Amino acid sequence: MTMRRHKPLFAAVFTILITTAPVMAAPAKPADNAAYAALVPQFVLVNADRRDVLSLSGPWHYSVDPYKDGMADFHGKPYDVTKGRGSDVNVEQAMKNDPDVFYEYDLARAPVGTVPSAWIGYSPELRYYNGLMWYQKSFDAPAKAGERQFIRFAAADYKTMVYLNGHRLGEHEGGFTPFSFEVTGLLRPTGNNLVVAVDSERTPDSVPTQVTDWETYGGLIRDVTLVSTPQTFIDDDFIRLTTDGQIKADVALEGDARAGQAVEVSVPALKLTLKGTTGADGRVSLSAAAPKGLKRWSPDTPTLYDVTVKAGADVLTDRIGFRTIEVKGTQIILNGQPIFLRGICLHEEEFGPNPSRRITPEASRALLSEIKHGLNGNYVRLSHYPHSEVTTRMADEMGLLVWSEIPVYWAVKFGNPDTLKTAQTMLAENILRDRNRASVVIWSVANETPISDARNSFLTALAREAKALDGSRLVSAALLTGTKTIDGHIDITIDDPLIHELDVMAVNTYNGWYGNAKIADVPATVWHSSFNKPLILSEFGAETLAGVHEPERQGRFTEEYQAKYYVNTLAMADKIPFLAGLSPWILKDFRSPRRQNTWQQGWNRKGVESENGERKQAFFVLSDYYWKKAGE
Ligand code: GCB
Repeated sequence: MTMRRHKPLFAAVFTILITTAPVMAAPAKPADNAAYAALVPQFVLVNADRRDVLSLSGPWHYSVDPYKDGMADFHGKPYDVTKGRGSDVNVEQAMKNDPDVFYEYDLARAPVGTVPSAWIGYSPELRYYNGLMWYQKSFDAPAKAGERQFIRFAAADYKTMVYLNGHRLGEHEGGFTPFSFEVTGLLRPTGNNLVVAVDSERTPDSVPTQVTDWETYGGLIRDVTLVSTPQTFIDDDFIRLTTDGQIKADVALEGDARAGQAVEVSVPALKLTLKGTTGADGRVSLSAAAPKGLKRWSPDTPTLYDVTVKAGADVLTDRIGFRTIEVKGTQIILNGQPIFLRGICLHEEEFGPNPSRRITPEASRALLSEIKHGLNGNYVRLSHYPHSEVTTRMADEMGLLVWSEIPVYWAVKFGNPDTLKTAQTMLAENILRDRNRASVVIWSVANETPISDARNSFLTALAREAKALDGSRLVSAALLTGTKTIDGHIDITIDDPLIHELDVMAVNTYNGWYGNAKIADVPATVWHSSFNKPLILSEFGAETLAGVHEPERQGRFTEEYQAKYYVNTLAMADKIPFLAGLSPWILKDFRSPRRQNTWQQGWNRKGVESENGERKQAFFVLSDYYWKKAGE
């Protein structure tokens, strides 16, 4: 982001007044947090999806610009904002007024598509368009005296430049996390001209790079809103139950009156009120012993409490679950009890033959219901990038534990400090958006990255950042391991040096699909670990096209092969003493341009359901397995 400033992450310590529990000392400020300050967005606008906003979603004009003409002239000289497509010109009027004037674009009269949605859904010609797209929307914004206003993008994939009424607001890199620009004083009561350039093209230095195993869904893929706040407002809060039985709340205010402000955090159903006063930095940390009557959030009892945060003229309300998550030896511990994670991976793609990454509450519920109720699951790996806040809120409500990941996927430029900065910023934006979601229990910093010194230090920096921003959750990464054959059995040793930095080991394993190992040999696999930590099999899977059957031969791409693969891999899983969870690859078939054989036709077919939600045989194998596991 271009608009960033130094911002310490945690509050100073202040006096706490509580109505139902004894006064407790607030936590000390972690010494190394200043190191992460530059990564935190200028405005967090926590809980913005629940503020009273003006929605800017709906119809927008869109206009392709494959040669990026709108950015620079024909000799490559960048336009200043008065000339490029971000300028505030009424093209039709200007050309009528002066016959000598002409423009090579007219955004306000370009075709119309619906936001949020990837542009892939707008027209058949855009199916494989990967490049720069200009968006334009006119809107009215009646003045709100004394308020501040922000345009918030819940996500735009991949790089975004924003212009309002001819002012360049800034830019943002990264396709899956929210960002905002302050527009106080720039709005007109009627006829605002919002122009957004979204470039879906990635470079070798991007996160992720150009090559992934999923569709690049370019565009304004999540909501756009105009958020209004009082002059001084609650920008950030972090409210949680800690393992020592405290409810803690860190609150950060933005605005001229942020110092010395009274702050109140209350949970009426628990008769709990935390009170304090912000310090010179606008921050306060509050805590109190959790009331006896607290019902802890869990997948079986996903209790959410209404929580209100008040500071000056600002009031935020949220729905928050309270639970603890830890690791003890090789076990994952939820609310003090060991839990086995019965999960599956999920891409952000709605059911249907032509998905365009439109994650409405209904679309999200349909996907998560298949995991929770269809598969008897309690856990979902949201791979390979931060999914919509609609999904993490839905997981809170429905009771599914969540693994959240940033797209440090395969071979990013581990040696490039700018690439690291991009990844670190994404991680910060993801954590600050979701650290009040009880469902989220694991921050993952990478997937299947090749071990090297550069990679180890890159991922170490990310793992430490996750801990510094949120010490209440577990940190992991999906890793690869080598496979040997010893005395006729498959032998796997987990020894990735990154694991020293992780709470949970996670391994993607595809024996029986990729590699030379035979599917029949998978159950006898012997796993060794050099670490006393829990393991999640973060991926395993095999492809089949729903409806393809070969009961006798059971060849690849048949439902029988995939079902047999699941039976054998689950038999292997049963023998891993330090196993704490599973997230096979994947709930449903998803678009992947690299998959082009007869059965695939542009889809990765490792779903246990088709793209339309038809359950394959393997679905029932997994569902039965989880049913038994749930009863253990
Ligand atoms: C993996 C990747 C995942 C792929 C999957 C596959 O290991 O993490 O993104 O889609 O394998 O199908 O090969």
